[in-house]
Amino acid sequence: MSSVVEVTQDGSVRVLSIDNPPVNGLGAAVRSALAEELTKALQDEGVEAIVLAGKGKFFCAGADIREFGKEPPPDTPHLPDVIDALEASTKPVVAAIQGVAAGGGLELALGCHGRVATADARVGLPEVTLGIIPGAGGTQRLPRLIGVAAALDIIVAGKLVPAPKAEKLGYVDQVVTNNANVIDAAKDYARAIVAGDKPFRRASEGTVEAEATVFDDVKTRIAKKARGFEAPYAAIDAVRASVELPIKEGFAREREIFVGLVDSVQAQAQRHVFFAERAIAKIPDVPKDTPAKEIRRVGVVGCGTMGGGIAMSFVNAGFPVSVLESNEEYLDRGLEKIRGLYASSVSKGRLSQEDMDQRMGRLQGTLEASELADADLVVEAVFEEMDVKKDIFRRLDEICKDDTILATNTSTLDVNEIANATKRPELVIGTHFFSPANIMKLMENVRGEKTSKETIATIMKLSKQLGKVGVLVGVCDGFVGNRMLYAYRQQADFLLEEGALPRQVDKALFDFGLPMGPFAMMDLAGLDIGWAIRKRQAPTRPKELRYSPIPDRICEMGRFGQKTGAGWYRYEEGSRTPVPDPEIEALVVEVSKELGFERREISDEEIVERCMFPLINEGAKILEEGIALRPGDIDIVWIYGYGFPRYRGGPMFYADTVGIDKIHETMVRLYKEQGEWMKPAPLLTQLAKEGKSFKDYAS
Ligand code: 3H9
Repeated sequence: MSSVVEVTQDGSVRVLSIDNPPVNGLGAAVRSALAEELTKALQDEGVEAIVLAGKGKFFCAGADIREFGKEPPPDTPHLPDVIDALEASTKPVVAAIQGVAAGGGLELALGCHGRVATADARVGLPEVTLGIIPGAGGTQRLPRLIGVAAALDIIVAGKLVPAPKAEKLGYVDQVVTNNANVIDAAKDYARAIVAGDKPFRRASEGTVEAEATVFDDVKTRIAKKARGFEAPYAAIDAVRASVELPIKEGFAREREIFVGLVDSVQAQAQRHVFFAERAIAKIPDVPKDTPAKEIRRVGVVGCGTMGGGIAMSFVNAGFPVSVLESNEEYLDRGLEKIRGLYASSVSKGRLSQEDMDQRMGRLQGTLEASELADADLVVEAVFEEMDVKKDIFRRLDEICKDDTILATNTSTLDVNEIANATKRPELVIGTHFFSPANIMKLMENVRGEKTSKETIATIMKLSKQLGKVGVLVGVCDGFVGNRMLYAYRQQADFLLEEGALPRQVDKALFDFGLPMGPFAMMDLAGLDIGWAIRKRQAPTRPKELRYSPIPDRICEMGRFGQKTGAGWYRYEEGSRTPVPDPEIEALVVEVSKELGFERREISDEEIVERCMFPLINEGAKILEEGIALRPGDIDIVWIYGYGFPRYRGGPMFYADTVGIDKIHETMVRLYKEQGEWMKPAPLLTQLAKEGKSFKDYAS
């Protein structure tokens, strides 16, 4: 018996079970054990059929992603060869799928002659989410089993499909109920093939054809979502090969495309994101077994835009929620807005009326703070005013039961100061949701100096329960995301003074891969809040620091962004499309003149560097101050909070691809030109000097 493939026998059926925790990844050892055990089974006269299974929770999550991009390349046998041998077997092989069959795991199953799955199993080809394409026959076998259009849907979306749907489509042959033993069912299926009661079918022997337009149609459909990504388009080319080439040549074409992508920067970036997303849950001093409190009831203070969105997030995840407001008018308005959002989802067919009713049923509005007394967690989401927040926390501290966790949704204020207003600072934590909170996945969970490990463990777990991505950060102005955003935004303003226009800056950063540029983003968020903060900070702002007056001048014109129909751009009635406004462009030119700038041509490349490098520099400061645990945590904040292109891996991964040297050099120049706040982070200087990267720093 091989240690990574368990071999058992039931009559004439040999069962090969992959045993490679945690997810039965197809590393070199598993591949060679499978090949070896298959040969043995074929040679054994006592074996008439084979069942391929996976031990533990999952059938198989595919290739071992850690093997990609390594030198020397992975050992033989390669997965496509193992699968070809499996498919060529003269004895029927049936896959018994439970949990997940993903990527190479599904490709392995597609090489079998039958597939039996549990009803709750999920089966799909998520390779494009890793910047690659299925590389072990998936793009050739799946279209032959279910047709080109359906195969394209699955391969290009990269989503895992529930087994019952896969059965309808035709790439799972039989679904068994959860409790049934899927291996027994697979054995029966294998015996039925031997008896001639079920077909002995090899997927690669099937035929395939497609309308010529199907490929362009998919490209059009994914254009917006897949902007900038290479893999989905490469996957379409591979599926096209299944129609245009004989099977052997199709396999070769698939392999060629796969090999061309697997070491690409995009694939490296997306692998980094895959592991970074899993690393965020690992907090060195809060071990996995730290007890987490059970959260049964939730209170939310404030039913404005943020409070309402936060309440919806909890309600959507099944928590009963009480929302507290200070007066009836605000409460009614807030609840009405929530009802309206759900109703709109119902009218678009995204939510059933029954679901909406259940969700609204879990939501209760109140004007009485005492109603929050029994909550296990209260999230405060009122406006950003320290005294107001402290006052609320003092009251909550008195009203709530002793072990209620009190969380603040502040985006800038000192969580320690808020915590110290209570007698339970160990139960106080920041939960910084991003707007719209019911949709955006990021939560910056802000650890105060006295926050207990149990509170941290509870909130990190809760983020997952809410379907969010929780990143633990430390206390500082703006935490990780907004602190870095500030550096980026400032440079955008300075570029205007020096010669660029808002539309040019926005286009350069949109083309870089962000969902929108900084000026369109400000118009969306509203300009008035930043203006109020700047006015408050004005008396203490060091005079020697460069400061752009343009944003203030725009606010003075009463232009607060989309909500007033005008900001950096103007907006037609009822439209959210920014239209460049000659009035603003004239203002920009005028300010340049007033400040004595001779306007110059600014390239898109310079715009990207000027906005991105200071942002990365700030990220380096955040790392060395311990505000973020790892460069990957910062990347996750930017991907989920700000739409940073996943195929660039987040700002810190992107920095490594640009070269720390180059970024450091630019920062040294900006420091000379703009002064203290552009000072290169000591960590950046150190990495540049040592010829290292953020990846080296992380490991
Ligand atoms: C492929 O197959 C290419 C082929 O077409 C061609 C080849 C020639 N490899 O997500 P979790 C680790 S590409 C290595 O927290 P869950 C993961 O890092 C592959 N490691 O659990 C984590 O480690 P740690 C296509 C992997 O229950 C641990 O397992 N396949 C792999 O929430 C638990 O993972 C995919 O893209 C892997 N393939 O979700 C599927 N998968 O504990 C990728 C997981 O140290 N995997 N790990 O942090 C998944 O989607 C989810 O892991 C799965 C389980 C749904 C399976």
